[in-house]
Amino acid sequence: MSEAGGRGCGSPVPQRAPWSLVAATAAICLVSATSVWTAGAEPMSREEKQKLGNQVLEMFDHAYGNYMEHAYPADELMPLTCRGRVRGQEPSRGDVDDALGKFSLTLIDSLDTLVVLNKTKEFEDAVRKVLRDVNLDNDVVVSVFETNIRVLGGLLGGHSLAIMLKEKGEYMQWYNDELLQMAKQLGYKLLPAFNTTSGLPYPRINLKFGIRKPEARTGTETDTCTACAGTLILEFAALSRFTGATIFEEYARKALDFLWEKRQRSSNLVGVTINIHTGDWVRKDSGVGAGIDSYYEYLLKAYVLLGDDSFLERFNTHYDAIMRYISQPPLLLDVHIHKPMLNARTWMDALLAFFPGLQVLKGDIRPAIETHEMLYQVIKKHNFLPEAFTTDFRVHWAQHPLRPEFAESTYFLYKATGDPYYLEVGKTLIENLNKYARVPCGFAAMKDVRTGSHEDRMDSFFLAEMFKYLYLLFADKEDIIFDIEDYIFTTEAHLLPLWLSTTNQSISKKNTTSEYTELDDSNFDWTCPNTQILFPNDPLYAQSIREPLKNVVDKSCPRGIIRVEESFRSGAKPPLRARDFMATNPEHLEILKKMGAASSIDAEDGLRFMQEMIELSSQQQKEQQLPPRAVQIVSHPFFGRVVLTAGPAQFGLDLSRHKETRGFVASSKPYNGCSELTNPEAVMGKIALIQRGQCMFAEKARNIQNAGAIGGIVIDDNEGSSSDTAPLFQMAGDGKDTDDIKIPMLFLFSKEGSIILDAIREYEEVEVLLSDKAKDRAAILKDPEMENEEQPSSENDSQNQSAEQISSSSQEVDLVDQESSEENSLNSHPEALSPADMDNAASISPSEQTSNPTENHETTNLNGECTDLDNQLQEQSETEEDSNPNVSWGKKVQPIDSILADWNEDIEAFEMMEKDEL
Ligand code: DMJ
Repeated sequence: MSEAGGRGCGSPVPQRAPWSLVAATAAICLVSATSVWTAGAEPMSREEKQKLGNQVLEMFDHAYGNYMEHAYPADELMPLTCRGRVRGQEPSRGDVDDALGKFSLTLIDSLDTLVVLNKTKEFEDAVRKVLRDVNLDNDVVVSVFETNIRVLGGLLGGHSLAIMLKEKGEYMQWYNDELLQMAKQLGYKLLPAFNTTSGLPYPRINLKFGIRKPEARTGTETDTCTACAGTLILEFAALSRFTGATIFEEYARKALDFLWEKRQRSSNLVGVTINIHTGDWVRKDSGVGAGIDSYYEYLLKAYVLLGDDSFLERFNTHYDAIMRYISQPPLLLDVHIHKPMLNARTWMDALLAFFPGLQVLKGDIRPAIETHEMLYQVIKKHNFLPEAFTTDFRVHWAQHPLRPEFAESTYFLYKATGDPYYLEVGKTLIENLNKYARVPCGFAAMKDVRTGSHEDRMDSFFLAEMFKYLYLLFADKEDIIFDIEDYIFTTEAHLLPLWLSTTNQSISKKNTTSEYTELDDSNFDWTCPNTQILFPNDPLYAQSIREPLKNVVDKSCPRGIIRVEESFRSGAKPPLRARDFMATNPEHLEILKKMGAASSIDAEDGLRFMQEMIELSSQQQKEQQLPPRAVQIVSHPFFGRVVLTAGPAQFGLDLSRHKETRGFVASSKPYNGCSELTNPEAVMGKIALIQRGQCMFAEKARNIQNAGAIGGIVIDDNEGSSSDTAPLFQMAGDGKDTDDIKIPMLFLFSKEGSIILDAIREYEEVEVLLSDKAKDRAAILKDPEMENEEQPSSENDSQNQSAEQISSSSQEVDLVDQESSEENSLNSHPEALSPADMDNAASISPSEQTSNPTENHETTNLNGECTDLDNQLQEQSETEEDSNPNVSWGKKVQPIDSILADWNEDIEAFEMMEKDEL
């Protein structure tokens, strides 16, 4: 703890506070509460905390050990196939791959985690490996943002802790700033990206050729995300201050200055995407999650690290806007920057889970507790936070790449409140990771939280962040070999020392940000509530905030976009909602005609209506699809730990309605299953493997059923196809009656299929479970059928086997009928329909069903009860108008052309949002 520890947190920080006070202020509030907790949730014993801390260490070893053993020097581990992910050698996953620069990403991202976890010896080894093996000059195009936060941040975090250790006198005595030299080399490689008139960086750069064309193969982009341009200052300023080379901090400041200039002046919000040449907003939706998140984070943290008041001023201005428009407790919903009372989405993305942590740093604890609690309930429902979920808490995007944001917020909330409830939350996170994501060769991202299926992916941030926050959550001061309060976490959880603020300060003096104004006390209004006062007086404070939200997720009612109504309805006839619209109803048509013509109320109705229409249609499209299914390998040595994501069939046994089907697998002959099987004895009572192509899926199903199979798995014949890169689809019937098909049929892409085929080659007997949701692996181990199986004595024992066990191989499997295969083109697969072509699917999993649209006039109050929305509107309209003086809904009249232009703009924005990935 720094020397400013005695300063009280309750009062506003004095004007122009020196950085040390401010940084310490945040830290004081975070640490002090942990010792004052006296009531509320049961305290956790020191032994239990230690046990959980040890569990985190063991999990880290499992992840890091497998990466080092089976993937290094590749950038990332592919935990299902137990090998390294080398860019160019795997099918491209699009933008996600831009993090991979052939620079041993995971090793660099893990450096300072090793020290936090007390693995000093391993850290020393890892640094030596980085210095020996890592090449930063590869001819590869990488994301400037990802390279900055993960690689530059990783090198600087490593350097920060290396010099700390060296000073302690035991480890790293040989260290001579080598990591810093690498960081500087990388910094110079990133600088050409800033060669724009705006000073905003290009989103990508070629590590070898910069943006010089044509060799660079980049430098033609026009847009970047706000977070991409606004998340550089911590690393770049640290690099400048460590080295004395001022240029890095100058460039990062210039980019931030430009973003600030471009904020939407009436709402003080920023959009998600900006044109790097013109500064125009390309996407005008605004939230605190994907695309913007760390821009806000870096404004506040730049103030903490650099002590520059202008960053706090900006942060507070944005924060005020966020709390005014985006925060709809406990939700955080995207809005339009120029129409901030209008929600831009009916769903939230998982990246916003970092925001409660940032609110803690800001000192605004109440909304942090509320949002965190809501997120925790979503997690309890799905085991992980899906990439996106709707306002009524249904899954919108089902993946979960083991993101650390929620653990981060949990850690900060625990530090702020000392409430042991947050330790229990951390314990649940650990349990879920071990139960559902742990595979023999590391931890695998969830492909679909609904089915529990895996993706062959373990991102580097899992090691950089998740284990750090989880370990720190349970650690006492003496469990860490240095004082964590002397450092600030970057967005990738890399540690930068606070003393940098007083080193090489000339840069900030020379290049102060534009429009600097003296701060008055209002800038500190919400900064750092005094936890000494808050919690000793009311140790149940945090609990009392959570209590009303207890059932907010379970009892939630379908919720539409209600903000517009809240703002300007005053007893008039309720507006026409998209879900109620009937093209045959003349009254509805009349209302539609009026929209946009008479008044701005009608115009806003129209805009909302269009927005709802678009969302409704995309939602309906989604709901017409059958959700994916799971193929879980349950036999030795997998024991249910590998779950493959599988496409459903529109015929045969519906796994969402029936118990799962379990059986050993056998390949059919002929392998394409297009004629009567010649090996019925081999597939009898088993799950038949069949190759895709040559005939309809239904025909294959009938042939294996006739041979006595109890289920079938169709494996894609398109070699290398994978659910990582191709969208899953449903297997359609043959246009005839398929009621005769009684067995379940699932589809696997070639990569997932070859995991089973490789397992057969290795173990001969491979048993799988076909289901709509993976079975708890503990239940599989308890299954009497498994009792005689050899079971792993510990995860560690089993991990070493795994590499050979499931390593993928390019060799052909010797059990195929070598059919000719012109089937790689889509045309040879008449049976496959894209989801959009599907008829209404017969079943939608119960958890995902939409309620009757006529029930939708409901929303959820904080007690979790459903109340009539229309009754609330009158009250809400009054308070909304009061609290939003900038917005005068219903007062201005907009000409029809501009309304139509707006509509088009919004429709385009929505379409783009739908296409965008996180
Ligand atoms: C991390 O790489 C960083 O936290 C980044 O700011 C956004 N999120 C990913 C992990 O989810």
